[in-house]
Amino acid sequence: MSRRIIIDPITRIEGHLRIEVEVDANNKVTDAWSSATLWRGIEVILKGRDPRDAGLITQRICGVCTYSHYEASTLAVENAIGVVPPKNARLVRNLIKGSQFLHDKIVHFYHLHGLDWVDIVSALSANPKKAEDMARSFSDSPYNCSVSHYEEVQKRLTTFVKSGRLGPFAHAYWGNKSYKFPQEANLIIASHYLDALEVQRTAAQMMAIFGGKNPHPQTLVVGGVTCVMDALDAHRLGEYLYRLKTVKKFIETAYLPDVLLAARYYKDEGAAGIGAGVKNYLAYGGFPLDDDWHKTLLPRGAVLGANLNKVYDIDEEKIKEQVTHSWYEGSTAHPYEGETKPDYTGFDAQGYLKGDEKYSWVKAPRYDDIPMEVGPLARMLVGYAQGDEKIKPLVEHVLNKAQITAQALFSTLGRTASRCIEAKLVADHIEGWINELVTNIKGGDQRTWTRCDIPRSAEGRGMTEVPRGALGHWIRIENNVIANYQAVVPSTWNASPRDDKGQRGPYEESLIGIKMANIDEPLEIIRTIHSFDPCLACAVHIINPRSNEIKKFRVQ
Ligand code: NFE
Ligand code: MG
Repeated sequence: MSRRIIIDPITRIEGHLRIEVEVDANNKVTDAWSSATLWRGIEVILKGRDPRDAGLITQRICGVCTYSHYEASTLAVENAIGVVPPKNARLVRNLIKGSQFLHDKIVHFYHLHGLDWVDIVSALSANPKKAEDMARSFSDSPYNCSVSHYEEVQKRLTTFVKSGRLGPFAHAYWGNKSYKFPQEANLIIASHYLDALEVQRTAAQMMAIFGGKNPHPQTLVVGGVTCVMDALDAHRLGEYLYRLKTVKKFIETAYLPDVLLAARYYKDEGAAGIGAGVKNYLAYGGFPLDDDWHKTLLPRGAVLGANLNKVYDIDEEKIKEQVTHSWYEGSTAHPYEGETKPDYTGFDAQGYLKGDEKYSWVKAPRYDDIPMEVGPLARMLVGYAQGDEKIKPLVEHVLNKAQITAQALFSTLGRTASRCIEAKLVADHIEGWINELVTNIKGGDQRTWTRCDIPRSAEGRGMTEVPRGALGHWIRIENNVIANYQAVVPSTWNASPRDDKGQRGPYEESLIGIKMANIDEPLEIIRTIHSFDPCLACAVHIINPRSNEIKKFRVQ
């Protein structure tokens, strides 16, 4: 007999996500539906506005990846005008985005995803000496590692538990059989969970140095950046560099070893491909490395059907959004022609999603009619398959250390490990961008902006990579103002519902075949969904022009 399970809302994400699954008599998932249940957004209110304002408005799509939309929007307008910003602007943008990547990944692994892997209650009874030995076997100089520190962490956690006010640790599935770490590993990662609260602040400060503030930085303009004085100020560069060192050390001596621990104890799940999903991967490329902006640190290309022997070039015409199963009117369209007209049809009589009809506020982007996963796993796989000289050795290094094969990357574990590999990749390159900036300025080039005027009519797109994956903004300008604007966001790709052909989206497909240890504790489902780092605020970014209130929720 099959049974329907609803998880709504999924917590420790941004935005509102509902997952429904059908499980068989063996607690195995046989079908799944992903639904964004709250409607919000931006695309509609951009119409009629000055294209130069689009960046500041679109970054309000999200409170997490604010810079992502700011950048994509600025790139879209620059593409429409045909302007390429100067070298200093390219480097400063890489520095702002680099800090965003580091911040985002640390927060995700520890604070949003960590408790899907780590049993905090088990950490309380770990032996601190054994934990120290274990940490030293995974890193030459493990972060904040000593018996006395681990004892202190246990004391803090115990006080917390005894107080009964568990905060972020409340309502969890402690003791569930799907937690695989020994007590000592739980203690190590729990201690880094607390350390990461401090380190993420340092990473956030990095963004503010060139962004002006964080979240919602202020220093990008169409044609370049405005933070001229900061780029010329050795003190500001030093402030940034100092923080980078702290964050990089944490990535190398806490985050990476902790992911290796996960690979050790959750190895079987990786090998079995648990949580793999659609196995098609898409990346647009990000972090431009040359002054033509063509060569990028994060790769561009597509891998299809988990075949690492071939990487496809991207044909942008093949990117289309479908709405058969989304609460919108209209038909399949390329983003230049895309519309956002709501058509809410609600739930069925039993209160379930109407899985055969419309059931989500997220549209269904498809590439050549194929559902694609985007994000760190997609980027690392495309880079690995391309034989990228920066990415391939790093992926191989981690695979060797973890004693897993490249095939194990097609899994929830692989998705989580890829995010860490990418954090290391970006952290390794930031200092080079600072040096390039200093050398360029010392050489006499102080330009940070290229003059440009808004044409009467034009169209352009900004395609880049942001923490959760490939991000594209498409703009059409008529009479010097925005005539149409469409954002196709990473979480739109990953959280998408079924399409015209009934093909499931990446979240949905990743859940098929997952077996739960305890039907009343959907830990395995949450772990896999969290591995994508969902942001439904980004994924559903349209707005009702008459009223923002669609539904009221009372959370008990
Ligand atoms: Ni709201 Fe975002 C990122 C974008 S999500 S977090 O990263 O764009 O899909
Ligand atoms: Mg959109």
